[in-house]
Amino acid sequence: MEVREIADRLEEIGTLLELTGENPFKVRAYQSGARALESLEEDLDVLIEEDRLGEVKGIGKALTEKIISLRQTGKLEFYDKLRKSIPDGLVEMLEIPGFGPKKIRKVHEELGIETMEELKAACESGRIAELPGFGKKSAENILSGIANRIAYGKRHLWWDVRSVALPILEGLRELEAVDRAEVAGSFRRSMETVGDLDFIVASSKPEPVMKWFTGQSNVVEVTARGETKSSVRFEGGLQADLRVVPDDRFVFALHHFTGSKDHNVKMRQRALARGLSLSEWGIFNKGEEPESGKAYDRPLARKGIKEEADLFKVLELDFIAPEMREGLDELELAEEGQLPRLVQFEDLQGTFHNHTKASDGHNTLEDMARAAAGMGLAYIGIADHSKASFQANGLDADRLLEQVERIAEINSQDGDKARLFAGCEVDILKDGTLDFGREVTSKLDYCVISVHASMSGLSEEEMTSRMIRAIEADTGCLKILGHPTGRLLLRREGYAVNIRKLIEAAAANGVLIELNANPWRMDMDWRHWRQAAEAGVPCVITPDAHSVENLEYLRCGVQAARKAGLTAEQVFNTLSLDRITEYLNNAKS
Ligand code: DGT
Ligand code: CA
Ligand code: CA
Ligand code: ZN
Repeated sequence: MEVREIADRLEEIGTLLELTGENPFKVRAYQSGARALESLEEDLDVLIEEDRLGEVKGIGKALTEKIISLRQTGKLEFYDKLRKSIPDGLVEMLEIPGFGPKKIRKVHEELGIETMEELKAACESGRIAELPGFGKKSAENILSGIANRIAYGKRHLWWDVRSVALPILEGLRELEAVDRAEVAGSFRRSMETVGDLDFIVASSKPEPVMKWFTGQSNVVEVTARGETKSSVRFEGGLQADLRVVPDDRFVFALHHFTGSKDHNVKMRQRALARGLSLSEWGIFNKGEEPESGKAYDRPLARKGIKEEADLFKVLELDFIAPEMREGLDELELAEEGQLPRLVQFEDLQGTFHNHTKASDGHNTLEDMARAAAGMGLAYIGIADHSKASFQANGLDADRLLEQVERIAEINSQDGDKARLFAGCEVDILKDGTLDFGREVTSKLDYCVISVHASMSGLSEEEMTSRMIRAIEADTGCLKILGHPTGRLLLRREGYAVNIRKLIEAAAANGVLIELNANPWRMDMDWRHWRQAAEAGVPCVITPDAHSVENLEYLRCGVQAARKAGLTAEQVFNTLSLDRITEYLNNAKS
């Protein structure tokens, strides 16, 4: 287990113990253990190896063994037993805002309540209001908490969050009192889903900034309001934090709240090795850090840190793009000058995998070609569904070949349109054969091959060999493997498949892999692209557009490619129209 996960587990144990009525000292031991782990300044494995973990403040003898077990096996019998001893309903109730372990235990002990339904009924019947220490107001709060629990607790798609975040950023920057403003957190790191938004503002007049932020018309609740920090909730449950800091501390706050935690831990360790202490408050000589509360009265140990790049420079690192700050090997790469030059939206010359009215899209070939040109793209590949996807009005061979002719016709006209490539999103059938044989696909410029049906019930081995069979199929044209895991973020897990083997098979067969930039998909996931790049498999960023508006999804696809560390050279659709045409022709047989 990662250190952060171990800390979360200890925190959870503390909460569960509280739920069982365990004595407060024991509960606190787990909570401070979790905090000690989060701010650990040495390598956990070294501490374990040198038998010094028990010496860390906040981690006693009992915790040491549990941490070692979690680190080395990912398991802890004590936790498993504890969790099993508590009814699921009580654990679920922890998600209700303001309804903590002590209160949950009370309703459990006094009223025998074990499920969410029972809790709801007890609120409605007035039994909760009658409990000492509760009252009518608490019963109402619990009820609305139950109703909102799902919306508030959940994460949000990066793309949806973007449409909330960008106007706020613009609004903040327009304020007289604001010197600088940025979004930090997982949004800035381009995670595929975002828990909450984190805004950082440089200003010497926090009051009007707070007022504007909490007074926005789409705010449904102000959940916290302080002098320099406030939190709000929007419709749909998304929350946003705002922190206002002095301009000379902006870089430190921005870097800290961009995270990730793991990246921050590594940065702090690197600073310490240079006798410096790095935090959200600034950079100080070791031993001269401010106590929290009077954070800004200590002078910084280094002057002239105006931008994040300056901060990295002090630590003898190249600038690390936010997307790459996940605590993987980005510091090592930055130290050696080996960070990739990440692909940018402007590098894209065209795209593939788009639908039209012919299957389940909303626009015509001409609409799509014109919209692509409007975005500055030189070419756009069409890939309507094949006949097996009948629910999506998939095309049979006749309709598809008609479309190929129509595309040639449109391409022969001059004008305001991007060059169309004729493709098809050909279904991978249950046995791994393709929905169209070579006699049809060889008439295309390329095809996307995707799984759309028979996703459940197959073992990982079966799904993997099914897809490899399709990767090896003779289509007579270039193949692009479509949305390789079939996942829908926040809705359904991808099917079980061995990605490593798919990448190897793609490399061996000259097949490209898609980064499907539909915000629900983001498939293949950024975590697998380095392996694909090392195997020499190009990435194709596609919007899987079903309308002209959806072409914009390319933007989140580029963010995911950046997060994966991909350069323009590793992304197929950064090639010019001429080079792409040549490539597609060479792939024909
Ligand atoms: P999210 O909102 O769940 O999608 O993920 P983040 O990464 O935006 O996390 P969030 O909003 O809790 O905090 C923003 C950043 O602030 C996080 O990436 C790192 C930093 N941060 C927050 N809490 C801690 C902490 O307890 N320790 C450390 N080292 N960093 C923290
Ligand atoms: Ca966040
Ligand atoms: Ca936050
Ligand atoms: Zn598809």
